Amino acid sequence: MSDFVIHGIAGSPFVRAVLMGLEEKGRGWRLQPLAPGASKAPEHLARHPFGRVPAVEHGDFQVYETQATLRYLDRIYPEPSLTPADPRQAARMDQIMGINDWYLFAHASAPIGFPRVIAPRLGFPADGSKVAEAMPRAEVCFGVLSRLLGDQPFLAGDGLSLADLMVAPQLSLLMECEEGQSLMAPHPALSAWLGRMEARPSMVATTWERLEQTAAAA
Ligand SMILES: N[C@@H](CCC(=O)N[C@@H](CS)C(=O)NCC(=O)O)C(=O)O
Repeated sequence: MSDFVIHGIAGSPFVRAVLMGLEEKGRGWRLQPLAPGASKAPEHLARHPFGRVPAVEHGDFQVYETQATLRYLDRIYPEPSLTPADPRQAARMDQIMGINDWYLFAHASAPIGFPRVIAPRLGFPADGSKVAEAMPRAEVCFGVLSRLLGDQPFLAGDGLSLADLMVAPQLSLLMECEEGQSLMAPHPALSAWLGRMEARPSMVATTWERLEQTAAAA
């Protein structure tokens, strides 16, 4: 039996971050797929009043917001730790998680990844008219992440952290469109980091295709 039920959709980078956290911790999970448009239905709003995914159930405990969910996992399953012990590296992790939510998602994934990758794949109408306009702010996001990574193996330093789990799904999604690839082109170290992340079993197990297959088999 799965300890965790994740209400969400395959392809959502936030859903993938939570699933990656569970995979990295070696915990069982079940993705409960939401039908298109169901995120604003009363049944889902009861789980997540803002009508977003993921919404997570762990026994009788419910939580939403990806940062909160990942921190919960890291607290209840301390090994392997996904928070640096060093306070400065921990501050970088927190900073990058904030950058993910406030800037990378808002300035790149939503205005570029949604119309270019998600909408066509889900058969939603895709309005690409704002993509070019979004590029300068998206370039800032890539430049900042690249500088924060520097020559470290992971975004917050020596070890995998929650910051890597949040950012990798967003960038992986963006790499599926030309604009995302051109945003990454000036940043070879960031691209190499993403390649290493995509090779981890936690990312391999949570690709869009794998999640669709899992949902179809359930
Ligand atoms: N702050 C939320 C963001 C979640 C989010 O925006 N999820 C997107 C999918 S990637 C969503 O639910 N979109 C559906 C909608 O806006 O209706 C979190 O950290 O979980």
